[in-house]
Amino acid sequence: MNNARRYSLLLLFFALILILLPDTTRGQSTYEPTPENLQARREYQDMKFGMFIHWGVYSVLGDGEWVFHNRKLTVDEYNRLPMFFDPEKFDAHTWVSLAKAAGMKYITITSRHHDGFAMFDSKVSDWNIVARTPYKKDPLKMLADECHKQGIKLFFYYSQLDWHNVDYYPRGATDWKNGRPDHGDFNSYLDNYMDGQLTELLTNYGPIGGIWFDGMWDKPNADWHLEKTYALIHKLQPAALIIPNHHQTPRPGEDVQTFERDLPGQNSAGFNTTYISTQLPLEMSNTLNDSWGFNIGDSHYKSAEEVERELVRAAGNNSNLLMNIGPYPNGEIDPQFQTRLRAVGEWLSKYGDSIYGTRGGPIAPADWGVTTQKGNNIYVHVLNWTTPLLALAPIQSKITAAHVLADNQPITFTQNNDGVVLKLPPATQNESDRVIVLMVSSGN
Ligand code: JFZ
Repeated sequence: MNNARRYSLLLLFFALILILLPDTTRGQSTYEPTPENLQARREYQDMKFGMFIHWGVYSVLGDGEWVFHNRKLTVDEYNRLPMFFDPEKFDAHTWVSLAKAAGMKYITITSRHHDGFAMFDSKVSDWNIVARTPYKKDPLKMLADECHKQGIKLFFYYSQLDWHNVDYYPRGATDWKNGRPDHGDFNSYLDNYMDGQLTELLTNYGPIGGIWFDGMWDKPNADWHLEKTYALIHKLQPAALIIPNHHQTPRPGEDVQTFERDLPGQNSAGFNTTYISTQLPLEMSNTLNDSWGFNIGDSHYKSAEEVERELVRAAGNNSNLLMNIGPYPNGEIDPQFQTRLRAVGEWLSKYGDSIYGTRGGPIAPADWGVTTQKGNNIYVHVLNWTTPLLALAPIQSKITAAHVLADNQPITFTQNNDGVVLKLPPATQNESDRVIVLMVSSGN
């Protein structure tokens, strides 16, 4: 058999291998979301507003969740931190009740951040809160029970990046010499350690909303066994949503596209993709001050109005908003966070109809504001407009009536093929959002 013939057969063989072999960096190639997963996605989009919680042994140092890395500590030095973590003031009822009072419908908490420390009772490793802290209890168990009791969905943030585990090897972009040996078994880290803990999180805490992954950006070209891990999650809890914060285009097997510190498609943070999925629910995450984990020096709090406007702009971009707090190491929540969250909850008790259960409206987001829609209602959120008349792009549906959401005051409007013009009521003092309801006839 001549070389050319042997070479073409080899090429054919490789091509077949490539076609047949699942490309594990591509995610769960044959993923068909189950009906309950699609239902969970719709419910997720209806929820619109969630509480992000960054809490861990790093909170003890009050210098954010990257303190292990930022202070270039060694593993031996960091290993002492858990003995100082004893959150005697932690009360799951208080945390879940605050989320509800804020109008938040789900909670996403750090079950494990980049320091690899499990904030739950893990049999996979004793680098966890029950084995290594004087607290010896599992706060995620208490939180899961309380969330189920109060009808709040619970999601687990889970870091794929691990600065502590020796088998997180080869190290990644954030590596520093912290005392770990220069060898390790990454496949075992993924298949035994990570998948082992994900199995615990999706088995021992009842129905879970999903897993919020983070950290792949540390080794973007590594084979993270996504095919296997995503299939495991969808097998254990088909309705659980996989939400990867990898800042890249969504892969098969993923259920939500999340953007960090940016509205979908924007990239002021510098690491977000500008690709916006038209298939998947969208979410943006941000924090109530400038830190994710508790940072004693960060008093740069956003105002309640700023949070309301960010929630509205997210909804107008067909996206959820996941707003973060970093609780104190003793388990209490900063009163500054509480005041603002309760004020947002007040606002939502009045304006919630124009947010919950909506999708992005028929008119593209703009500087003046955004639109959301639900059933025969289109909500025009006037966020930045000072003159009485507001001219909008044409919309398909025929407007039958218009009124101010806050006080039902009728609004005069004109509608033709060139667009819609609304005669707006004057803005009231520190009003974060002037909402006009356009009722449209369902026919067309
Ligand atoms: C990541 C985490 O590192 C951070 O601690 C927090 O959990 C946040 C929600 O997500 O933040 C990142 C991740 C990657 C980059 C920047 C912030 N990056 O690649 O520049």
